[in-house]
Amino acid sequence: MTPPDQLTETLRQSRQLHLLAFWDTLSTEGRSRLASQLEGLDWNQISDCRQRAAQRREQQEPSAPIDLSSAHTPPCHQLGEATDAATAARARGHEALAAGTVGAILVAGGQGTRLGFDAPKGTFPIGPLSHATLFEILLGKLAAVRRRHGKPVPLAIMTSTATDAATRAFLESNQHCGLNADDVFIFCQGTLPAIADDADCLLLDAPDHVAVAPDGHGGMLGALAASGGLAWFGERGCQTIVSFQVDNPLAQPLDAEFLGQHLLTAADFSTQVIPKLHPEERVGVVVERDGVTEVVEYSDLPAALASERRDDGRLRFDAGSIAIHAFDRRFLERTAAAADSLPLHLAHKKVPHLDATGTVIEPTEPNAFKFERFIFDLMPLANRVTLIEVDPAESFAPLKNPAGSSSDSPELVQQALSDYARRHLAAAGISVAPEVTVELDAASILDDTDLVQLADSGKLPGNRIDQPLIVRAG
Ligand code: UD2
Repeated sequence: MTPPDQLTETLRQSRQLHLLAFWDTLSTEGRSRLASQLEGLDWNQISDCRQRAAQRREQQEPSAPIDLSSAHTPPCHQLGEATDAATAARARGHEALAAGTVGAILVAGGQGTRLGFDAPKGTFPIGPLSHATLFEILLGKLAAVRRRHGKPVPLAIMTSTATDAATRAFLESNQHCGLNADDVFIFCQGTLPAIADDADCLLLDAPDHVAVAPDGHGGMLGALAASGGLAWFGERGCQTIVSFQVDNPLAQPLDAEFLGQHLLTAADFSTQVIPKLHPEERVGVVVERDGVTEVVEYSDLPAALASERRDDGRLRFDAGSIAIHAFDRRFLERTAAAADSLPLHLAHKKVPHLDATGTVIEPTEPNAFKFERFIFDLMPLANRVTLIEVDPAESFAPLKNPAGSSSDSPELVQQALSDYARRHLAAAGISVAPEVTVELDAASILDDTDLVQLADSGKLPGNRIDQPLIVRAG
């Protein structure tokens, strides 16, 4: 059997015929696997990737850093202030939750390479006492909202080819972590092929398989629309859709004031930011440049600009993005068609591949470019962007690195979760003995209202906790 004519022609035109180098050695199954992968590739997108790779190869990009000379940090609403505006925003957010018009997208397609964890990151046990997984904690928060407001928050979970099957199996066997199966929509993001750094070539990582990688969380919108997820949100009556990342168990994407500010300012796109204190913090920054609001990723911000400070001592660009966004659903519908034209970001990586003899090469140095799109690149398309500054101690404890690391490690995340619990228990009049670890059960404790009820119930003798305790309401 020869390769399909049309496929051979496509490969010839794009000068990628080497991808059929092992065709004659393949079984029937292998041939059909390779042909269907190649036929499924989007050659228009690949052409954009090849062009970007060529520019990088020719050293055009490093010499042209982003021009931020006219840029500044846009104004932010501060979350949690005792003002009438904040009270009004909270009321509006509660109203939306009670009306069931809020949906959520959990971005969970990353491979957790930095964490050194083979399974989907969402299945990592992180509860300081319960060892609840990231999925249980994050989905538990949605269950708590349903319990409080009587309406579910429909949730779409984005997986990737690397995490899809294991994520589905985990959610099935854990009863969707307390959510109704009907309220959960799982969709898989796409991939983009890696391109060699020294030649205009896609790579094979097996005789019958092209090396590909997830297309970044910016693949979310295209994949959501193509899978029917965007229409699903519409059918469910969701007007506002929040998105958040699987690696942050302190994420508060359904905070009522955040939702209310988003709605009251009639924003297309709202985002939570934290004050970036140190230039080396690995968060993108929100900037306004010539009237357009956008996120500049930390890896794209030149070191000199990252460390520039204003007269008041704050960093010039200090609106650190923690990747918790709220979108107007109509904005996502309007921009879905443009999802494939969001900018491509390049990463120079080690990509295992076959050499001409079919031997697997495991590179010790980066040898290829991988391509990703970022969801925050939708921001410049928004008519109105609202920034809400949150306290990192309340909203941001990302798990990125393995045990023992000096930042974003499991130990530090668990400490942040316990500190969060201790602070909120104290606010409700419940004290915790020094050095004692406490944890709030995400599914039963939504906010301080639940803790005040617990304090009033007399279930905790003297409203004092002396032993490690998972605090549950009800
Ligand atoms: C991300 C943000 C950074 C900051 C930081 C906060 C980007 C590009 N950068 O940096 O500005 O907000 O988070 O923690 O977003 N993911 C997918 N599919 C992919 C790639 C990633 O679902 O193809 C998910 C991944 O599962 C994770 C999230 O996106 O939940 C962030 O990915 P990351 O850990 O690679 O991003 P990071 O820490 O460099």
